[in-house]
Amino acid sequence: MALSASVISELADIIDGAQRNAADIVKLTDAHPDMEVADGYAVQAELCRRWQADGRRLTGYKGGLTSRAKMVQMGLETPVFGVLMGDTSVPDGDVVDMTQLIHPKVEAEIAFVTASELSGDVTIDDVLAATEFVLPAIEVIDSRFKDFKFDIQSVIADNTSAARYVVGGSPRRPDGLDLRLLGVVMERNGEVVGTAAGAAVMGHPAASVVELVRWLADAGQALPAGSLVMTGGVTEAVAVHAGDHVTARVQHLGTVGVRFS
Ligand code: OOG
Ligand code: MG
Repeated sequence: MALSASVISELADIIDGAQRNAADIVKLTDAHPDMEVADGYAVQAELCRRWQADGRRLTGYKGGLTSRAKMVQMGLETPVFGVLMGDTSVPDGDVVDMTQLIHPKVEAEIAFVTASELSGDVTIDDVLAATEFVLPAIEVIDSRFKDFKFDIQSVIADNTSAARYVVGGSPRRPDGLDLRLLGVVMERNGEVVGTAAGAAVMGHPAASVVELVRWLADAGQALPAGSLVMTGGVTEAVAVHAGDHVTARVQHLGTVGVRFS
């Protein structure tokens, strides 16, 4: 790490303010060019600690930049990890208030809910054995950085652009499903805006969970039973505006939707 605890705390203040006020900011490395990836995760951890101290509940984790399409779109090559807070969950079919967000985009994702704890060096088979069910998800991302432009350190500090998440459809046990082959179709206002298969995420969506568990292990943590894991957008993220509705259809897992007002 390159930054002191007091600078980490200052950067957490800046991100928190931008999130609360839905006001964009410049990327953190502009003022701190020596900032490292570990500093980004330290800012994120400080934010998560504060949110939990405020009574907000950690419901799970997310992987980001896990598909080629997302990496190319954002010009970054490294997967990133962030936290999911319960109060950012939106019920399937419900409405997101655009005034609370800066410049939201949506992503179609395959989500996991775990039945048992996962820790350390796990395999895809370990993840599947520990999975209660898989289900379709939409992540609403909203970078706090101007024009949705950032570097890896800044986006990690910004909790990997997490803003809202929607899960729904028909949750299923992964037994008997080849998650690599699940077709995914994302629609905005009835028009297809993205298509992919599960394998778009690291060759297998469970590989994103494997990487997440490794990341947690590096921080001396495990993935608790009952966690929700968003494995990352399978296609490019798509911008949304007030009045839009978005649907993600995942083969065998049903449909999840959200509207914007
Ligand atoms: C970073 C978060 C990416 C995903 O699913 O790839 C992400 C960003 O693109 O703003 O959540
Ligand atoms: Mg995402």
